[in-house]
Amino acid sequence: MAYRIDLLTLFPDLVNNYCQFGVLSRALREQIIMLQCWNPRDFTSDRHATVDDASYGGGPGMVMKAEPLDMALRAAQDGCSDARPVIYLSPQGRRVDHDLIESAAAGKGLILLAGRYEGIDERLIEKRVDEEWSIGDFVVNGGELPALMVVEAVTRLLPGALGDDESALQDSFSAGLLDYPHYTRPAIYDGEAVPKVLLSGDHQAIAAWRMKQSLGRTWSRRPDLLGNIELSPDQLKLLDEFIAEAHQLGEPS
Ligand code: 9D3
Repeated sequence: MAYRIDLLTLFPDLVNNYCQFGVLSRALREQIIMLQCWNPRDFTSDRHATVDDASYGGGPGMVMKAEPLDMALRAAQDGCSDARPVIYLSPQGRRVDHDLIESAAAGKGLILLAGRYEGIDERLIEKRVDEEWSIGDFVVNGGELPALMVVEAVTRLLPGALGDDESALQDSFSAGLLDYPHYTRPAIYDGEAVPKVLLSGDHQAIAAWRMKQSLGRTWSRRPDLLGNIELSPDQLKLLDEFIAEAHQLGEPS
């Protein structure tokens, strides 16, 4: 069965347009995922199709009304008996990371709620939302981009969604390490050569160099990630070499 995603949004065209490209378009075509947008505006009954209103208590900014969202949510859940969590993308949510995406991909699907304006009426969250997720400590103008990021990140993990050369297995975050540097032709660009080992044809030496770069970059740029993983004796040796070489280059930490 396809992984089923329902997305509540005031901007279904934005979402559907993005999904016409890349991994999502292929996953939709091959029915690895099903994606349906629901516009709360279609679940209003007043002349102006009102989806937002002023904030009780005053202050700037509008709040998304509970009823249109509630009805859109019921429509999304109607006729699908599979248990799927309702996720509200919000700056107040749990930070999304690889583990969260992996657990989402292990389920049957998601119901995503993308907010606009200052957010949605708290009572709707209390009654109908299972989890709130944030993509990071910075502000964007609505939940659509965050929702699309979740959709794409989950889809890449589903069986068959990626081609053979783009396998998610060796991805930086599934290994818990940052990626190594990449190079392509020409061999010399603006006076800078590609690291010699990559032209050597020695696959073992290349794999060791790449692992060393991954470890070294993680150590220097994201030391927090090293706390989450157990390094093998070989990896510890490579990292020690990287650190020794970094010191020789005159940048002890
Ligand atoms: C600028 C308005 N802010 C209060 C002074 C609150 C605010 C409301 C609504 C900030 C952002 C948003 C819209 N953001 C999202 O819907 C959102 C989001 C984000 O902004 N950052 C990180 N993750 C997410 S998930 C959804």
